[in-house]
Parts: sequence; structure tokens; C-alpha cells
Amino acid sequence: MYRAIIFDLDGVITDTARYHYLAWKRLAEGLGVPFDEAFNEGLKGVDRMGSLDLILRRGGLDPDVAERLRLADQKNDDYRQLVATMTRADVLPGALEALEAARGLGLKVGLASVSKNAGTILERLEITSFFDVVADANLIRRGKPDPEIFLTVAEQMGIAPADCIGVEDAAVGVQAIKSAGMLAIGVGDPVILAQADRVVPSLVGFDLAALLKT
Ligand code: B16
Ligand code: MG
Repeated sequence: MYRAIIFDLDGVITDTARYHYLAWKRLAEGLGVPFDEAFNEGLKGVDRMGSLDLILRRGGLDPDVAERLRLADQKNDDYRQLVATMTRADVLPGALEALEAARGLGLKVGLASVSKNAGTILERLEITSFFDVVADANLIRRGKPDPEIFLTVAEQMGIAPADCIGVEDAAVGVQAIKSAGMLAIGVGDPVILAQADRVVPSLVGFDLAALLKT
């Protein structure tokens, strides 16, 4: 009965979450703001300026708009240097098989990433052709947890949200999928992703048909 599956990129298809972490940590610590894995969890899936705001707020800092843009650019330059080394080998275990299996089940396959670097990363991973629709983060006004990005992909596919499945590793991403009226599959920690309809530890052995029967 489902007609489409829409994947998040960072943390689901590839571990760019690690590179976002490293680049934000470097920026935050340069500003004297403490940064650790637990704080980083709250940045996952949040767009660039939103993430920067959270870091600045944590440090009690309030720079002007020009300085904020400079800091965001600095983080993005570091991040782009880190992802420039990525290859097909950086696709997470099970992800290619999951994409192929979805296609095999007759589902349309979409990508809903709020990353403005998503297109570059798909190219580096050589997986652009696995997707029928890739959301253009530059056209999205509201990031996750707003459902806009998932709804945009569904609309471009011409498929009703209720007929779509969303796959996410971030709590805000799961919230976005649920607000869009889609079935949410979380990838990761069931405590962090408690709002998801189903949770799997990773995409290894991802069996959508079996998951939908549970
Ligand atoms: P960029 P996703 C999100 O990607 C990341 O999870 C988040 O950490 C990042 O800040 C955001 O993209 C923006 O990325 O700075 O490259 O535009 O999880 O939606 O694929
Ligand atoms: Mg993610």
C-alpha cells in the first residue's frame, strides 16, 4: 500500500554526521563553547544556521548577522574539506541494498536532506541515480522538525504523504516525518527515536516488507 520511501542522508545513507560533528566542535571550541556528543545529538538534522544558533546560545554569545554568516561559512569550509575525501566506500553498510530493495518493491525513492551539500555528497558517493527525487534544500524555507522537506519530496513524486515512508536517524527528522503524516522508520537508538513507528539499529539487513508486518 505504500508507494514511496524517502530517506534522510546524513546518518542514514552515509555518516556525514561524523563530519558535521567534527566541524561544529572545532568552531564551538574556537569560540570557547563546550561541545560534546550529547550536545551534538540536538544538532542532528537541524539546518546550518539553526545549529549555529544553538551553539551560540549555549555559549551566551549573540554576534551580529554578518559575524553569524562568517562563522557558518567557516564551519561549512571545514565540513566541505572533510567530505571531499569521501568515496563510494563511505555509503553506510546496508544502505545500497535498502535503496535497491525499495526499488524492487516498486516504491519510488526520494531523498530529504536539509543539507545544502547533499548533491555534492551524492555525487561523491556515486549514488545520485538511485533516487527518483532529491529535495533541493536551497528551496526549503523551514528545516526539520518542520515537515516541509518531506512534503516537498512527496509532492514532486506526485504521491500523497499518507502513502510515503520516511527514514531518519535524528529525533527532529522523525518529528518532521510524523508531522508530514507519513510512516516513520527510525535508524538508531529507540530511546532517542521514540516517536518513530518502527526503529532499526542500522540499515544492515533492512527488510521493509517484514518491518511493515510488525
Ligand atoms: P549543511 P540531513 C542535515 O542533513 C544534518 O543532519 C545537519 O547536521 C546539518 O546541519 C544540516 O544537514 C545542514 O547541512 O550545512 O551541509 O547545509 O540529516 O537532513 O541529511
Ligand atoms: Mg540525519
